[in-house]
Amino acid sequence: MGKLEFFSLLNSELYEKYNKVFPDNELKCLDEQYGRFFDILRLKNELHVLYSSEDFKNKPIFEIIKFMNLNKLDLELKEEYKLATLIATIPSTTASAERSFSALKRIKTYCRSTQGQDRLSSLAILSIEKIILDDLKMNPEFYDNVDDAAYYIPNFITEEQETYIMNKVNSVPKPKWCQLKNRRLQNWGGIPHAKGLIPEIIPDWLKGFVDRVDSLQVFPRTNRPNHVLINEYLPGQGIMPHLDGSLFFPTISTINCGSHTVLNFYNPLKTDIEVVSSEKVYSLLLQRRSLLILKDKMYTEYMHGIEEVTNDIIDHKISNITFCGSKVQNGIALTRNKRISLTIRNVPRVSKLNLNLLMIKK
Ligand SMILES: O=C(O)CCC(=O)C(=O)O
Repeated sequence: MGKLEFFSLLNSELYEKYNKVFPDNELKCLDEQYGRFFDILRLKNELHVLYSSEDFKNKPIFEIIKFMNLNKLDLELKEEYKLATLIATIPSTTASAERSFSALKRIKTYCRSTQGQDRLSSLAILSIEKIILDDLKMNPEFYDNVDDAAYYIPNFITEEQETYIMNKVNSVPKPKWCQLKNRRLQNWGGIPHAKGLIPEIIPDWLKGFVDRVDSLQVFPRTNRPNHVLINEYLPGQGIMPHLDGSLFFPTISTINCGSHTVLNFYNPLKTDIEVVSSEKVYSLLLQRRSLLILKDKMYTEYMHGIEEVTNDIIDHKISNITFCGSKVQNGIALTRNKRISLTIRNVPRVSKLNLNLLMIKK
């Protein structure tokens, strides 16, 4: 039996046959090669479901993965999902492996020899999957989806800048802090209000970071960032699922300092009048020194929140795990420390009054 015989377990042309006679030999082959990664008995049950289901009929493997993701079956049929991703990512011919290496030769050249692993992997995927990318570019929905996106940039600031921010935040006079039940915060740039933000000058130590985010041009030139909310969370503190509301332009950028956290996204379940409950749909791991940007529907439709825990267990719901470095793997626990977040936003409605001028006049 060939080592890759188990590929045929997800060959849609054989499902009808397998529904009558289960492919025990192919499953055995998988068990021999990759048994330690699978719960084989559970996989067998899940495959029975697949072979008898109309939903999977004639679906090639990448369609199966897409279908499972869309219908949140990756949890229900988790062994099968694992198998599908395994088969989809093994280079099954030497040609596909060779293609990857020849792409690598073009991307990691003598002139670009210092680029990090994350950037290299992302560029390699874009280059190897160029045909898919070109197809996507022809589809206007590609751009729409990107617009509703979350962008995660690891190591946006350096360790020195992180220490600088934390020292500055800690040294502001006590009255600048607003103590809430489970965290404390500082407002910079003024207090957002339905009648309009009374603007206040953002101090230079903070303005530099606002300008850096602004230079990414994720905010339109008519709605440049003019407000920073600083939150401080001790281990075990968090924030309830919420929407940020209409006082702000629907783009959030957050610089994370001192500790990682896990930001969860929830689908609000609404009646005509109110939100009655919510369902967690996915999560992002925000590492120290990273920048997160949320736009449009990610701002207006999904609630976000942080659980009040001291440890975060990394699991398949962390959508940005591939951008978090090789140490961050499924199943590990990360211990939280004190976290300072800088939420940099735009308040569109600005009053003509100026808080700094009022204070000088007094
Ligand atoms: O600290 C964070 O990253 C989230 C803050 C937040 O959601 C808020 O202040 O509304």
